[in-house]
Formats: sequence, structure tokens, C-alpha cells
Amino acid sequence: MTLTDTPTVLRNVVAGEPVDGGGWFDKRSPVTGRITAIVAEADQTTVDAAVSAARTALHGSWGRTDERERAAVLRRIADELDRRFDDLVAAELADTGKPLDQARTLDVPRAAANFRAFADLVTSTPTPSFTTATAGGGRALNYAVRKPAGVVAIIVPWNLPLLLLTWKLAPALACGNTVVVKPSEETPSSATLLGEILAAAGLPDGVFNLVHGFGPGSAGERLTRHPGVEAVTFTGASATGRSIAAAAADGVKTLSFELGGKNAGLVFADTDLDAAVEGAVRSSFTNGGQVCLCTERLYVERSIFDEFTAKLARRAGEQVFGRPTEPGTTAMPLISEQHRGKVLGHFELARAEGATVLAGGDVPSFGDERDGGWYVRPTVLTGLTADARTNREEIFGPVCHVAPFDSEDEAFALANDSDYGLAATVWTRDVGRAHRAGAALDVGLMWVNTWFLRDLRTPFGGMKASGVGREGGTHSLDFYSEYTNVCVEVS
Ligand code: NAD
Ligand code: 6OD
Repeated sequence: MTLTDTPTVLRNVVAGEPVDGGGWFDKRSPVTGRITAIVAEADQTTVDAAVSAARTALHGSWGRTDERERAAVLRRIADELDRRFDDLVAAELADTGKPLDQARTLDVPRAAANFRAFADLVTSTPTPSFTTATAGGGRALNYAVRKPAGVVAIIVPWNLPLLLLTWKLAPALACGNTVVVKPSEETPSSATLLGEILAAAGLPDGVFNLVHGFGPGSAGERLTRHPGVEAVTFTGASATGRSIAAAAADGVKTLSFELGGKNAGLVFADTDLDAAVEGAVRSSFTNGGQVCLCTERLYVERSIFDEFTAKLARRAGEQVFGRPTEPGTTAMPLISEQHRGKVLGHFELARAEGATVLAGGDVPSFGDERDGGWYVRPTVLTGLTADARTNREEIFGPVCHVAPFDSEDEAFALANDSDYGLAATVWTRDVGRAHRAGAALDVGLMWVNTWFLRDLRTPFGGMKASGVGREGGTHSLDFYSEYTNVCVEVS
């Protein structure tokens, strides 16, 4: 597979047709900084047309389709995703510069898995029914009818573009909704390709509409304020979630937010130390640290602190900066020049706060076209207190700070000392301690001796500034549905 530097033209999709949008913007490769795509930005007229197409499709047919018919379409979509696997991998690599191995094993397979999982769930999850006593000694039957929530706006970020988009799109379609999707301005390619895939799988025109553009003053904000949108499901930064909540308030829209994190990893002395080091490497540096679940705060029991940090720093330095398509590549660029500027600003801040840099903290030099891209080295910091800004603000890069702890209670308190509450990872051989952590930690997701292992039926989401609501399994079915309870007196 080769990556091409010839820019692709990417358009919005309205009622099954590609449309321009009033303006154009450039998409650049994070690997080289060169323009890889020219993208049509959706203006108000285009967003209006997309919402209108979604409303027509909702009332026309899709919203009234039987669940089993929708599940069949979802399974055909999964098959078509498998068929276009290599094209989707190429699209993700072109937009993000992520390693081929990762796109092939995580990003792209999860898209098909999302559709298959929600095809199964929507056809196997009953709605509640109860028999109720009447005042006259008879009985009534209560049962709930599941209906689509309506036109859903899906707004997603750039870090796992196809995975995160389909995580919302699959349940939205399974429940009979129609959608207007806004992918990140940084990752327009796989979403555009998905439009072709959905059409080839037989999804009726207008059920899926796509608008490209930015957030404030652009397609994103236009969607969140649109009176024709019933629900907004958003994944992205916590600050953006606040803006969307304010914009959506007038329309009393239903909201689901998966937001940022400042996730802790707790490493106890009873753990398998080498396995914990490898786990920390994965949980801090996968996808260039650009996963909301990444560990940015590591707390390590004092008796193994020196050995653990030395091994972690060595492994950080061993990450492989190959080109995305080269086998064995593990490191990747940050998504944009602006984001790299933010991450490098955090490295400077950490130094100003008194951190010791055990690995990285700078920009690698290649002597080739990658010097025009946006790489930073995997970075390990230590020496800061829990109240340092470095330990409180989400950085979203390949970086973690490591600090020692002396007791289980202290470790749990340090993990909870955050405005965020998305995920935590606990490395221990003590089963009792693992269960105590599950009860004690204020996070939506906790992994023990592993990280980012997903079962799509489980609740996914965050506490505190990390989100509103849960997705996954029946939680997704509930968010993307309205319910009418019918009470019938039968005797
Ligand atoms: P972002 O919030 O800047 O952008 C996300 C999406 O929202 C983009 O499509 C963007 O164009 C759009 N947007 C921005 N401002 C908007 C506005 N005012 N109105 C409507 N739309 C708007 O986030 P990002 O930089 O793309 O992604 C990184 C962030 O996402 C990190 O904070 C990360 O933790 C978070 N994230 C969270 C999860 C999760 O599941 N909790 C998953 C992935 C990423
Ligand atoms: O695995 C998922 O379903 C999911 N939503 C992952 C989010 C990763 C954040 O970057």
C-alpha cells in the first residue's frame, strides 16, 4: 500500500448526492505537512439541506422500518466495510499518519464490529413490560414501544476517526434514526468513504448525510443550533462539550457527551513489573497518546518506583519512528501543527514547574520529508506534585508523569484527585485490591492488568468533566430511542 501526495477532493453528502458547500479548506498530512485533500466546507444552506434530507428520510421510510430489516442493512454495511478494508486503512493513514498495524487491527475492524454488535443488540433487547393491578381488582398490561429519537447530529474528533464515528452511527441507525454527521476537519477522508459504503450496502438516501467543516461559526455549531435536530451525540474536548450544551439548550435537545480525560495508572509492587511497564507504554503512547483513555498520570508504589521509571524511560526511547506503512512502526505524528504546538507548550510548562524529563520532551529529526510533519518523542516526566498543571490538564500527546505512592489509600486518593473521571488502569496481582479499586475510583472505566480491552455491550463513558451519559450496549439503544409506554386495561 502506498500513500499518495495528490490531493483528493472531498465533498459533503446530502440525500445521497455529493455537494459543495460554499467554501473549501485544506487537509494536511501529519507525516509531511503537505496538503492531501481539499474539502468542501458546509455553509448554512448545506447544513439546512442535510437536516432536511434527514427529516424526509426519517418520516419517509427508515424511521418506520422493522428492527430486523434495519439489522439486515447493518450487517450488509459490516460486510461492505470488510470489502473496502484496505481503502479505509489508507484513508485513516492519510489523515492521521497512524501506523498501518494499528489501523488494520484496531481502527478499521472496530467499524464493522460496531455495526454487527448493534444489529445483534437491537434485535435481541426487549423493552420492559409489566402487569399492573387496577383499582377494581382487574389487571392492566404495560409495555414500552421503542421508537427513533429523530434526526441525530453526530460530531466526532480526529483521533480514532472511523472507530468513533461508527460507534455512534451503528446504534443510531439500528434504532431507526437518520443522521447528519460532522467528522473532524482534521479527518474528513474515512467519513466520506463511509458515505459510499453505506450507499453500496443499500442504506436509503438521506438516512446518512455528511457535512464537513469546523466547530464554532461553521458546520459543527450550525448543527448543534439547528431546530431540525432532536439529539446531539458528541465526542471531543470537555470545553467543546460546554459550548455545545449551551448552543443546544434553546432547542432542548437530547445530549450524549464523551469528553476528555486525565487518566491515572496505579502500579502496585505486587504486579508483574515488566508486564506493567509494557502496559504503561501501550496506555501512554498508543496513537501518539491521542486516545481519550490514555494514561497521563502514573502512580507507582515506592519500593518499585526507581526500577519501573528506568524501564519505562528506556522503552519510551525505543519507540519506532518508521513511516506509517513500514512494519514495526509504533510512533506516529500528532494530528496538526497547532496540536503539536499545544503539546510542546505542555513540555515547556512541565519544565517550568520543575519536572525532570526522563525521556523525550522534544521533536525528533529525520533528515527527510517527515521533518515537515508534526512528530514529538514519547515523553516521561517525574518530580511534580499532584497539583501541578502538568498533572491536572489533559495534554493528549505521548506523555506521562510518574510519581510514587506509599499506600493503597493514597494511590486511590491520588487517582481521584482530578477534575476528570474517564478511565483508570490498575496493575496488581491482588484480586481483592482490584475489586476495592473498582469501588473506590471515580471513573467510568477501569482496567485491571490490561488497557482498552472492549466489549461493546458494556457501558462506556466518563464521570465529572469526562462526559454525560453512557454509550455501549443497551445504554446506546436508550440514548438513540424514544419510548412510548402503552397501558391497556385487560380485565
Ligand atoms: P474537539 O472538541 O476540538 O473537536 C471535536 C469535534 O467537535 C470536531 O469535529 C470539531 O470540529 C467539533 N467542534 C469543535 N467545536 C465545536 C462547537 N463549538 N460546536 C460544534 N462542534 C464543534 O476535540 P478534538 O481536538 O477533535 O479531539 C480531542 C479531544 O477529544 C480530547 O479532549 C479527547 O480526550 C477527546 N476525546 C474523548 C473521547 C471519549 O470517548 N471520551 C474519545 C476521543 C476523544
Ligand atoms: O472503544 C470505544 O468505543 C471508544 N468510544 C473509544 C474511545 C477512545 C477515545 O479516544
